[in-house]
Amino acid sequence: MGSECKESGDVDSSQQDAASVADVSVEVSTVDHTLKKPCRKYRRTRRKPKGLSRLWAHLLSVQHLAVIITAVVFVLVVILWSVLWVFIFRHEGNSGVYFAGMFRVANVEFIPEYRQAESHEFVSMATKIQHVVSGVYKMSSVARLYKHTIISDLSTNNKGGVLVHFWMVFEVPHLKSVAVCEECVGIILRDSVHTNLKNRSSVGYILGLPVDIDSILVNAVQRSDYSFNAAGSQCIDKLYASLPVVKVPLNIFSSWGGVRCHVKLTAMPGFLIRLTVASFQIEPSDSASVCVSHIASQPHVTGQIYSPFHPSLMPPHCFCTWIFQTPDAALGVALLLHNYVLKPKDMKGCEHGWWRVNEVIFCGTYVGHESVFRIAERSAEVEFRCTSQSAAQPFRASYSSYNISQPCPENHFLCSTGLCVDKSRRCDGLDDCQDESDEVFCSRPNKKCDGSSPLHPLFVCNGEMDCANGLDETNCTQETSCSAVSYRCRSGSCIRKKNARCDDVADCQDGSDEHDCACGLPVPPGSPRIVGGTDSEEGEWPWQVSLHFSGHLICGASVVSSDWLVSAAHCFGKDRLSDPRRWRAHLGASTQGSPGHVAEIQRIVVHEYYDPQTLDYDVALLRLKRAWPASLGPLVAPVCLPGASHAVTARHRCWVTGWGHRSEEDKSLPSVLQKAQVSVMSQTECKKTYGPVSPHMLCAGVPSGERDACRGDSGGPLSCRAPGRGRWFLIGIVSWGAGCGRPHLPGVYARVTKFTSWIYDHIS
Ligand code: 4AZ
Repeated sequence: MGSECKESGDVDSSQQDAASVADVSVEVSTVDHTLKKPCRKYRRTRRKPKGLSRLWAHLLSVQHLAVIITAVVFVLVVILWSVLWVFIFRHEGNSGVYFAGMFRVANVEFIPEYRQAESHEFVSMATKIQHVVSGVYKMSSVARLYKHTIISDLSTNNKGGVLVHFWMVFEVPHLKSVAVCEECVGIILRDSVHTNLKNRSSVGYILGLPVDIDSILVNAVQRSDYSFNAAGSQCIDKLYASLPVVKVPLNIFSSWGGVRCHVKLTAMPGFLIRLTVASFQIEPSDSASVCVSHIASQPHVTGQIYSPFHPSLMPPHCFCTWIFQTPDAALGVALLLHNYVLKPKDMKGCEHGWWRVNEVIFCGTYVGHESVFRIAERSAEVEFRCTSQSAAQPFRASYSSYNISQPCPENHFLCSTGLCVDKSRRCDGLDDCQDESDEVFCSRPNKKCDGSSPLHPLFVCNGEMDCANGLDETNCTQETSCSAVSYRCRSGSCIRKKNARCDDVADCQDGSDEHDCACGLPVPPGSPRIVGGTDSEEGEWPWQVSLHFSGHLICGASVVSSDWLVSAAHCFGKDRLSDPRRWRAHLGASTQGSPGHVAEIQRIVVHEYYDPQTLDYDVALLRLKRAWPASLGPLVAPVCLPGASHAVTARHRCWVTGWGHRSEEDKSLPSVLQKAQVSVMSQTECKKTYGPVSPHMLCAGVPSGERDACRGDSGGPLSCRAPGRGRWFLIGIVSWGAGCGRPHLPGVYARVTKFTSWIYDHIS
């Protein structure tokens, strides 16, 4: 364009110098496509050149001004957009993910100075540990998301060394939030210790720091927990009870003004802390916790909703509303509930939360597994009210949109729990759906012993010769992927042998399957009223306990360690019955009235998901005030706890023992411990009899009903012996049944293999 104008000028060289500035004005003016006019102007300029002031005047002509303003506005919009993107959208796209955790540094002596976070010793130790932890995460797969770690405390316990308490922060784009799950973050630290384990011990050195792999604990927390407690908060208090019996005052109101705070109470190693609450300030009930949020769910975008004050307990009164909207009418809203299920409300009230989902009422119940609740509508208003009489367990749910016409991915089966499992898992004998809905209407598994196809998982390495050619019991110590049918060694690897625990053969490479095996051996070994039972001999069931409340025999229990008993939750369900001070445990008895030992109870732990209506999770632990004396030796001994994979196949004969009634009509209790042999039934048969039997229950009995447990036997053991005159394992806990000793109405027991890890979590 400029060339056109140049062509039209006949100028000398001196003019050309001055014209180089004027050229600029020409180029700008041609933007409006009026070429002739500017060129005419150019000629005029040449005739009467007036320097820079003339140029400015020219620039500021109306047309030019419009162009300049447009350009300036354009530049401003670009700058503003970039700023918005950086400060708003980028921040919206990322969110902080927070964890609190702990691990033990072994071989380091705890010194009192570590109690003061300001001390030189604390700062130096914390800096070193922080450096090591950051090093681990900065080298990991989540390095780009890792922000920082804060060492908040150093403490100690009976194991020695120093316990390190930390907070960890990640900044995660929404789409990557799964990469920093609680388990994933824990595994990174564990893996790094694991690769440096020394001499078969649990201690591994990372950058010279001896970390105990078994002590690593990582919990996801909320941002508020972190900001109230870690990020330079004033709202932290530490109290140290340095002298036994001397009280340390804890005044909740002195410094905090009512916000949520964190108090760390510490006592000397070997001492327990007693917290005495002198008074409660009861608030009026209209101070209910209220939460409301609007959530626009986009495809593939997930987020979390929490019960009020999560992860703390829920208050008795609360009210929450979440409004969900999906971007497409074909998409509904799916809530993945982590330890909770929603069921349509029946005639009874809701005890664990009342829900209204688009005008339909549901009740919540706690469970030990995940469930998915789907709302087949584009928009959903979900209302939740706390309904417990006292504080209740928290819940957490992840939300996402889902395809209403196809809730599960292709080749997946939709469980009654809402979970989707691979179709190949239908009828594989394993409870993949968590409610056994993938194991109903299954034909009896056939044994294909010719090696032409894989054997049904139930037959593989269960300790019984199911195939005449022994194919099912070969290569059983071979490592395999971990699942409900493989035995998990302490090292974390899994083997095919289901009943590897305490079978007197070291099957795991680390030998851990034979650790802590002083259990399940009766005296005298081997020889063997309840309904249809016979008298037991002294020392035949040394784990059998009778539990007496205010002097009356109420329930049975089993010894599982020197200071823990396992019993049924329903023995302690009612208010008065939950007071440990009124219970006595009689150990080492075969005849009532002459126990080897009477133990006081320090604590009763009822399973947190125990449901008194359905008797689901009917298990409780009792901690003795003092360990039973070792001198009771052969008359008192623990029963073995089965590994989670332990298989007791249907028709396996086990023994139920107790001092309960010998028939429904019985008016008096037997004085000699009764024993009766009963057969374990398949879950399918059990459900045919009783209908909704949960996966945490098992049935055992005889078709005639003549041998059974009855009132007073509850909480007592169903003991099964490993094949080949092996040890005795606690497979069931007497729970319920339709009457006692009725034909085709077996006894129902809590299924101990489902509680193995819960029990170990509490007793070890
Ligand atoms: C009970 O009431 C009880 N027949 C225990 C077991 C059975 C029935 C009742 C099983 O403790």
